[in-house]
Amino acid sequence: MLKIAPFCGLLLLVFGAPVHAQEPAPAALPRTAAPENALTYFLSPADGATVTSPFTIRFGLRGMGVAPAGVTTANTGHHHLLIDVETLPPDNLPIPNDANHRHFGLGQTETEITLPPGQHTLQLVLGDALHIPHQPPVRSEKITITVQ
Ligand SMILES: [Cu+2]
Repeated sequence: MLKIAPFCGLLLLVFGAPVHAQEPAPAALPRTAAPENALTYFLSPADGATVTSPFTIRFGLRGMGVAPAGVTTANTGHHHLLIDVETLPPDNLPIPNDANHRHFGLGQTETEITLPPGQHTLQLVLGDALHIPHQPPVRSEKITITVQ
């Protein structure tokens, strides 16, 4: 038995290495770590609220600090507001920048927006210096509001 155990280890080394070498290299960009207990949330409006445009949205963040885009200080990030986004953008790429994915790269913690009448969903996701979600992602619940 004493002579077999080292041999088994050698087999793993010999046959294990080529398998790993054939795995495709990950295309993902480096992710910035976030504390496990970090949380972002809507201070207002409340989930299910009815509002009239324009209205103010206030962003809450617990367990991390807000910093402008480009700042690489640990445990900081800036807010992104996803409006009527059904499929979350990839966690390993910069968050898109369009009417449905709004960046608050100056470190803003509130915004005033106008939306057409009807039901809309809102969700917050924190992004790092390069607008990439943290690891693990710091995302709010998705809330639904009605604009009169
Ligand atoms: Cu951003």
